[in-house]
Amino acid sequence: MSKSRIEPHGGQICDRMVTDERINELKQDFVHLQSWTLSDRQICDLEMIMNGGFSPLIGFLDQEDYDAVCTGMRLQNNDLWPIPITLDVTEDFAEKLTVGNIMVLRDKEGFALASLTIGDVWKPDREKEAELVYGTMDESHPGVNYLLHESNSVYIGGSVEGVHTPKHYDYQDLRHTPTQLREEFDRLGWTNIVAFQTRNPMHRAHVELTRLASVETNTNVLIHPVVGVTKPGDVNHYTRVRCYQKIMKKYADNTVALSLLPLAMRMAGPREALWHAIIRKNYGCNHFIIGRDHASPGMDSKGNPFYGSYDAQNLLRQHEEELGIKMVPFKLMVYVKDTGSYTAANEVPEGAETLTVSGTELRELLDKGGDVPEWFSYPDVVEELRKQRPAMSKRGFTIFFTGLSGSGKSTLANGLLVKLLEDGRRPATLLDGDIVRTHLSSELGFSQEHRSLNIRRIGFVASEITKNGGIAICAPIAPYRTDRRFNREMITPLGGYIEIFVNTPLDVCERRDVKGLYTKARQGLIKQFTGIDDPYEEPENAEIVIDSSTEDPEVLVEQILKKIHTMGY
Ligand code: PPS
Repeated sequence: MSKSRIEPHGGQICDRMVTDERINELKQDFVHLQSWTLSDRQICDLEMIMNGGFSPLIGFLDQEDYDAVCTGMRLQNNDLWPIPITLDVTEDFAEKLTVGNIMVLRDKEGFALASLTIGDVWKPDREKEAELVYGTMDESHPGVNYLLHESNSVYIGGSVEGVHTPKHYDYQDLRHTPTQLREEFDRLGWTNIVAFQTRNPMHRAHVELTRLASVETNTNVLIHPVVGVTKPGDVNHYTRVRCYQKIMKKYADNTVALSLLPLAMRMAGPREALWHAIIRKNYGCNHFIIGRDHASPGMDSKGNPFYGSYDAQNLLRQHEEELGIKMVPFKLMVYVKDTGSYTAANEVPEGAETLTVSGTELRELLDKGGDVPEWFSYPDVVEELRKQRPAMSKRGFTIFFTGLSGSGKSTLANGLLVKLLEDGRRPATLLDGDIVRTHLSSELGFSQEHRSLNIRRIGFVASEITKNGGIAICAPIAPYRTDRRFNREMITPLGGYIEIFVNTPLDVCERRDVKGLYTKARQGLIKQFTGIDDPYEEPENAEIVIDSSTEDPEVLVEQILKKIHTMGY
């Protein structure tokens, strides 16, 4: 390995893959050991631990390192490390564990990926973690939402021994471990490398800014997109990688490389920026481009940004000397109409007309099937984006009714189904609450856990229908916000998602009492009945809100159809 190359964080790459001999030894024990099935995020974290991308970590943090990282962004040995890498498990599972024992980490197919020597088992204060790491408890932050609603309540710390890297069947020749990428840089004869982090498709402005960064710092460019877990709603990585492959052809030969990073992002803004820089250092890059709002999750629930636009740059600047990686502040590039070229926004001649297209404007153009200007992007990149985001008139979508029992969901859903079938442009399927409970969820009751499972199953089926260009109409009670949000985030990138809150007052639903269930619930014959002795969390961001006590169903169905039409579907 080249001596002049930047050292990994902590001094060496902590590759955790073990020898074949050790693998055979471990595998003999695996059948008797406790096994944990990893979530998508945990698989990404494990891969980054095993391949050395998270050097100097050798496993999941124990409690003392976790506390030190949360409060001071450092491990106990004083190495900078801003994001807690933890293995969260359920309480039931944790009860079966003994510190000092080995457990197995498996993927969803049951394939053993690694062993973990249990060093610590503890119950973290996840609200405090949210406050310390993300600087907020606002649940519209995807990292906070994950922490408070998706993660499990017990953490396990311990060192990892890698048995198999997670299997990727896609883009294998674009995936590298830090060691492989360093070797590739040696082969290319590159010493100074500037990394560009992205979770979005790239357009002309990105090419211009990376070219500029490379010229200004006398470096070669590594396009290093995240293909693990990104922000919910992002363009899927298959589409993005096809775009990046097209983009690579826009650079001069032997100036740029592309490698895919299996990272699970947290959208933690400044802390995340520092983390990204450390990871790039491990991959052999000595420069890192940071723009405004790096790894920012957008606006909070009150419409204010979670982090200041330059917080990420400022935090990295404070630590770049210690890390030895140079920050290249990303300049906002704008297109100057008169010169027909891109320029950094702060260098535009006075009075010159400039043009930009925001992410939202681009999505709107694609939604309408409109032309994307060539000064903004390349036709072959736009073609890829159109495949993934066809005009709305051609896209599948989900209509998700939610509301109390007796609120009128089924009546409206049936009415809508008939109208959409009459129209005939797309196949349409109704996933009504009662029907789903007969077929898909027949074994489930009405505890929060079972309702959640039920709603997410409906979401899964709806996502498949939507992805394949159909219309899924769902009509369960869906009383919990987190499940509705889960479905929205799963389905939105695949097509459209329209939530309809049937806000019929409880007393009207109770008076209707079509199935006699309210009477039984009041008499205590049915327990956990929504609205009586079980919660219904009202939607806050439904696309449509209706009250079936004020109008005839026919009129309401017409209103819904009109709204769907004006939304562009
Ligand atoms: S949930 O919460 O979304 O999983 O519920 P869902 O699958 O829509 O099922 C609701 C229907 O089941 C009947 N039912 C109950 N509802 C609420 N709470 C309790 N405890 C309960 N027990 C039975 C009820 O008929 C619901 O149908 P709708 O069509 O909503 O009236």
